[in-house]
Amino acid sequence: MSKPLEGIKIIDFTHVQAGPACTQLLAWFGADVIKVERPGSGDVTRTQLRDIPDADALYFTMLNSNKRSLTLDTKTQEGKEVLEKLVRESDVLVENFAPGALDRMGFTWERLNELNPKLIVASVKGFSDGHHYEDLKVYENVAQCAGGAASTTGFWDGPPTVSAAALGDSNTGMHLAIGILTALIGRGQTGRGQKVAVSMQDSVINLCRVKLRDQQRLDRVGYLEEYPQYPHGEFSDVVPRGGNAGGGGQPGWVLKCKGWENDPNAYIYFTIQGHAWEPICRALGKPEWISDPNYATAQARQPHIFDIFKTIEEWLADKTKYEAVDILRKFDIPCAPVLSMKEIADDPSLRASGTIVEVPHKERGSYLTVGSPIKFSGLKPEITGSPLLGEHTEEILAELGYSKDQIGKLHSAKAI
Ligand code: CAO
Repeated sequence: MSKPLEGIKIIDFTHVQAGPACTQLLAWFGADVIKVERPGSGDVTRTQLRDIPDADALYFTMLNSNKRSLTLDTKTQEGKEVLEKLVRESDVLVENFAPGALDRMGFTWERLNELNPKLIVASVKGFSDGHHYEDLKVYENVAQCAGGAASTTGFWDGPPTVSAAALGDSNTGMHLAIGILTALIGRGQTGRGQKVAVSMQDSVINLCRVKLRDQQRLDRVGYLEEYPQYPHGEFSDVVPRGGNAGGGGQPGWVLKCKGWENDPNAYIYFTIQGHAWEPICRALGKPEWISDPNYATAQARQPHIFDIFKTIEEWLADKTKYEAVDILRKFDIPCAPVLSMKEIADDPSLRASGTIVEVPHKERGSYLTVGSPIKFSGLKPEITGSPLLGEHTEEILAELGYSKDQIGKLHSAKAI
């Protein structure tokens, strides 16, 4: 099966998570992604949080599948020359170094554009160009705090809380991938490359859109009716942390199921969608609530919402999370079990769909990773293991026209 991005050559100058997540996605869809790494050490994640001595860590293998690895010291004159050759032959260069690092290496946008006017140069930074924090180095949780996610996540009586979901890293990488694909289509129209820049702060803010919605509602009316603070608690002038409340117009909460005393994940998420109220009452054995004016409308229910959740928990007390969902799905109630990573790893549906895949690796044997969350009718992304450090150096240099002798000289100069 041919892949849509086949023929697109990408210089992958990325490290850690935000950049690698972007280029990995493009590699799944057929791009030739050449990961350029410092000789001897490579991407720092190769050695971070290792679970097998001397083998690439899962942090690396799970973000760098389907790529080739080229070791190159781009601070040596010989290394710079190799990179220049590669730039002339590539479609995209992706990087997520600290601000200014690429310029210090001698590869400014102007220089790259001069070497190859068709090249798309895509960057992740912590903050956008011109921002008063533009010089900062940024990791995941820094971005979640600067992007409004932390101030609005967690419980009202606890501190700002970060999410386990990589809103700052992988999410930014996904934004960058959209930018690159857009620039590739743009290049088809103009024949020219361009700079594509995504900041981690902006990408988090983009996902916190509904919280900016809430800030404006709060400014106007002084309360937020879907938050647990309404109607009994106090609102200040900033969007509060709402615990597990549903963020849209449908109230919801995480509710205990059978076994919660010993299993930290024996819970379901339960959503009270307006049209499902009647079936919910029937399922709970509370038919009198259907016409009770204190419960009949969403507005009437809001002051009693935690009493309602308590009643639902009493109903759930003798049901496992799976049994509960199997009953509630028949009533068209939006709900799901709270799944642990262990349950996700073993889930047969996720295995069958290719979302959780086991891939071979030269050092590790095999490992589990997350496959493409995007499903196509005409493409089935095949996930391959991540490359060893420098595994493809000679192959890539030969493709660039280097002879064995010249490759030997690059070795002697410690450029590869
Ligand atoms: N050959 C020679 N030098 C290389 C090289 C290569 N192949 N690859 C990288 N380098 C050099 C860089 O040029 C840089 O050198 P200078 O500091 O002398 O200019 C140096 O290695 C280190 O790069 P860095 O500053 O990007 O790395 P760091 O570990 O200090 O910082 C990070 C890491 C992530 C904080 C920083 O890169 C950053 O803020 N990136 C932008 C935001 C981002 O993507 N963060 C998400 C990371 S995922 O959690």
